[in-house]
Amino acid sequence: MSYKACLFDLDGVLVDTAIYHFQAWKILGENFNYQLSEEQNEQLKGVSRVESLIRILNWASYTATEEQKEIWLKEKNDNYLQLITHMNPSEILPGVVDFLGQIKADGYKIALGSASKNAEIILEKTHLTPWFDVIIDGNKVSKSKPDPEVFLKGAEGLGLLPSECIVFEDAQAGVDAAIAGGMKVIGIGEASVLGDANKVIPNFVGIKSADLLNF
Ligand code: B16
Ligand code: MG
Repeated sequence: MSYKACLFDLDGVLVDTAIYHFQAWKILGENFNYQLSEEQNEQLKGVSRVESLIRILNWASYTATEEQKEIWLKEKNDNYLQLITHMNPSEILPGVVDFLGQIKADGYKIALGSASKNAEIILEKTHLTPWFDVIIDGNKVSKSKPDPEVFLKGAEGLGLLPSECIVFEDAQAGVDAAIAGGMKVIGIGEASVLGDANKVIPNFVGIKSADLLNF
């Protein structure tokens, strides 16, 4: 199968913002005396902000009013924005820019498919914006991963069929979303976490545009 486009998740694929999300949620957890573990944070990757809060409150067995949840969602995002203030191109993950350059030169279209409502800020800070033909983020979808909406909108924006797109994802929810959308998916990370992906690679180091023909 030859593909016409690559759809990239943002957090954990192009940049490592997972660490900032983790810190921001840990700070928020102090409000209800809850300490989030790294294993739990893994389960929040690719999950929307509101769904993440619901999961954390469940783990903490804490019942919050809707008003309180709204306050905490804002507080978490304020914490997060504070933590990413100094993000810059040095935080792009290894091999990413080289791979983007190769696929662009070979004529592949490039789209973003991120659950984050802060995606455009992060792309600007890291100077990644110009690479993208289409950007679909958490502001443009109504259903979060594992629903395929974010990737289907990406394919649609590019004028392509799902079968012509290949997705790069670091989270189980995102792998499931790509599969549900009828797309091939390459996991970025560990096979023990991303076993349902068509192939798992640790990162983009040494990955060539020509490798897309073998995925
Ligand atoms: P925000 P991705 C996801 O981005 C993150 O993995 C997830 O941890 C986060 O909760 C979600 O974005 C929402 O982010 O609070 O910035 O809207 O991996 O889909 O690029
Ligand atoms: Mg991600």
